[in-house]
Amino acid sequence: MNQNRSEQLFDKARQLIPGGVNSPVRAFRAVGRQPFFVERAQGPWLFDVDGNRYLDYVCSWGPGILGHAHPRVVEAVQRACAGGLSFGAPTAGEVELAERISACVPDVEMVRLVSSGTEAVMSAVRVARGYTGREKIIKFSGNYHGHSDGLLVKAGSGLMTQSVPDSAGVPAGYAACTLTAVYNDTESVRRLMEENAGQVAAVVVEPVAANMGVVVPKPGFLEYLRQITQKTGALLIFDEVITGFRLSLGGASAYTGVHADLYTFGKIVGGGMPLAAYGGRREVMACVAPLGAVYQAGTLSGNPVAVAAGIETLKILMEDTTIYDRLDRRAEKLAETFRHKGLTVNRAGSLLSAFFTPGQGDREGSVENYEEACQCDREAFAAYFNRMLERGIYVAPSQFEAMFVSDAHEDDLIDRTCEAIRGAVL
Ligand code: HOZ
Repeated sequence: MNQNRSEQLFDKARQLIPGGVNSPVRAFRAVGRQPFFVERAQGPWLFDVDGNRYLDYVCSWGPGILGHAHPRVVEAVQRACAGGLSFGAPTAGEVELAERISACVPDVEMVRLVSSGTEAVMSAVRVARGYTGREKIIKFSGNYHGHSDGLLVKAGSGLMTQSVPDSAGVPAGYAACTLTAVYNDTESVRRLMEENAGQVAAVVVEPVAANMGVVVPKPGFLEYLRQITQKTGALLIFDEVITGFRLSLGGASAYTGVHADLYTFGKIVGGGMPLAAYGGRREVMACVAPLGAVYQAGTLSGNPVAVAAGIETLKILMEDTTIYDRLDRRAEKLAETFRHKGLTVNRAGSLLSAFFTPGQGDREGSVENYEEACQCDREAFAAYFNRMLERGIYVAPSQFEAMFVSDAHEDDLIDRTCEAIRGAVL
């Protein structure tokens, strides 16, 4: 049988890499097919090794807010590369990136650069524990905070795609310190706080959840988290790995008006390179070594090439804040089209999900938490995914990931996508 290049590569990859991929969702298992292998990407387009072109709404799972290979970002990276790939020593670029993050999100008075979102949230949780002297944390089922041991409890994203709430290999002792509440359910938080009085170091939350599909906070939910953490002496951590610099230049605090003690960023902040960050109130961040007793370090932290990509991306977003209005308008057009087809749509800015809920299109079909997301018809989603791909449009290969709109998705491409949706949602 004649195999195309992607199929050949996947066969070989499966011999060498678990599942043939370096991150599970990329294996396309939830949509019943094999993945294509990417050769290159430009603007809104992905090109595979077999010469196919796809309009890309995955955008590298979030970083690509400007589209792929933005000329200014590429040039900044090339310039940085020519000056050396890694020093393991301070650079002026790190200071500039810290300054820009803090200018966009003023709650971030001090910030530490790391290499991945997983590392950022893991470190922020450690800071919260160090600062409060408490061990337990509260997270929400269906929220994903990376793959560190203590946070892989009722996690969303790839775990939901595989229908496993918890990962094997996490010691019970770690998981025991992680309490799980229900997203959008203040009573579940109140109860946990009461049962664990004086023991909770932090509540960690995706201020707009994007790893069980997109789930927006109900009015009052984040406000309640702010109040109860303040009242009980716990810290509030906004995991903005996805939402940071996406919902708005100021991320979720600017978008929702609720302020956290600590924030974590990834994806956009690194402009497509492996860079992430955590930061917050000066007094809290003063716990981090060498200032304080909470240890966290990394050879590639603040890597000069990644920093250059991050700076240039933030520069572009800071220069032209009309980007966010454009993204919002375009994402709403997609959302409208899905709604007309009877799907349940959750949207916050340029993040959206169309859910194949059992009671499509009516109140019953709302998705406000993990349980409701789990009710979705995965087969219907898979069929839709495949029909979109046949039409040259690549959406996330899982019901439980977001659709990302970028500034490279110009109006005519959005129209073309709406047309494809009309044909692909039966
Ligand atoms: N957990 C990531 C999506 N939310 C996976 C990203 C990837 O596979 O690259």
